[in-house]
Amino acid sequence: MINQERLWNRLMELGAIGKRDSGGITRLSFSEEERKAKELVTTYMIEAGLKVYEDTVGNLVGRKEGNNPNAPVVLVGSHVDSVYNGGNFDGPLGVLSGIEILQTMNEQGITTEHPIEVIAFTDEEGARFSFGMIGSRGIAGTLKLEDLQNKDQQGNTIAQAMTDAGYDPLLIEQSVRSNESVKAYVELHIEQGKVLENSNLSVGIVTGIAGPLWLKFIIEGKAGHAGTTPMNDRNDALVAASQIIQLIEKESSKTGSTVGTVGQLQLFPGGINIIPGKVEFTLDLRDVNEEIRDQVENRILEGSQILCEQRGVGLQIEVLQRIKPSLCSNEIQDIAKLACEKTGVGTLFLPSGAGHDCMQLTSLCPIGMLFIRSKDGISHNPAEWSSKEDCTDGANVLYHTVLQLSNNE
Ligand code: HGY
Ligand code: MN
Ligand code: MN
Repeated sequence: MINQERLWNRLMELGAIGKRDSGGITRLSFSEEERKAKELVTTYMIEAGLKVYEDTVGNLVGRKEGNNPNAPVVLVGSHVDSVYNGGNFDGPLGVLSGIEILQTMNEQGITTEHPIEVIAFTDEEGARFSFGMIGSRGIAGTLKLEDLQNKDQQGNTIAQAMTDAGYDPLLIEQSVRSNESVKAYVELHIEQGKVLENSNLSVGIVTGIAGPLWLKFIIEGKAGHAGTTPMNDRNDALVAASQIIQLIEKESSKTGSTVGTVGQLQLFPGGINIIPGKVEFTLDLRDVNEEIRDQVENRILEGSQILCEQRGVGLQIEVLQRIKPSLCSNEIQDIAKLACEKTGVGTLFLPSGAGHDCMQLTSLCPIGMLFIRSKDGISHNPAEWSSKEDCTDGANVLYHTVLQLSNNE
């Protein structure tokens, strides 16, 4: 079985990089904090006896050779970038557990038929550029040069940030993997919800992943004097935005499976005594069923158009990213079920409300995902927490799952 203390100590050591006084972690892509995190993960990969390299989109890879070097590779991994003021386990659990299972195999003298690689994907969260899963898109061949024109809040493009970090955006195609070269991908992640906690289980097997749709609403009203403009003579962009946000909550709540969140909002010019002339805010809309998600999207857009016409303000909508929901491989789910039995943990199948890198790899290979319990279901928050024992259970199930996948024909 895996080395519980080594995995836990690495989780705590990595968690210190990018930690703020608030106790939250901010490790944005192509930042100094992320570079330090990747340097530390590189030392772990070397300690594990892996061949370490970075691809042209900045994915950090540790490779363990198999008996058959020509056999398609089994991939495991996750990410080390974080959201703003995030938690310690979202991403690092999957990367460090991937390293741990390979180090354990090497210590046990186990060589599988297929080679295995553990990957720390570049920018899964999309926190910095409002466009995520850059590394996994790069491997899947779906990352386009124009995607690298997405900007952060300081106006830096992804391309510029890549260049500043020593990568050449024009070489991103060299990271693309072929279907023949990859057998499967499995990711261990925290659940970020309460299903496992409510079921009193440490590990879960993911059946499908909700697809996140990210939109930007831009509302153009008319800035004006707060004291001299009568209430019936205003084009207040913020009041219009507030009605749309209420509409988002109402429409998202109707289906029972959809979730809608306004996470970012900026208003201009932002004076106490100025009627807001312009508001920009984001919508994160998700459902495991794409058709339902798109129906909710249409109802929100139609309602927003009517509200803005009534208020005499302009409305523009930008699509920041539209990711299809993904189904996990039944074969990998079956293998994971056996792995749970070998590990001695209960088995529960559940969907993922959160998005993950494996969604980008469905065109490349079958995907599988394992969850461990999240305390109070909290994530994207400094209070994010999973126990040492649950991390160990998850890593052991990952170990048996990957061992089986890497020895299967
Ligand atoms: O947004 C998500 O679902 C994931 O944390 N990137
Ligand atoms: Mn996350
Ligand atoms: Mn994550």
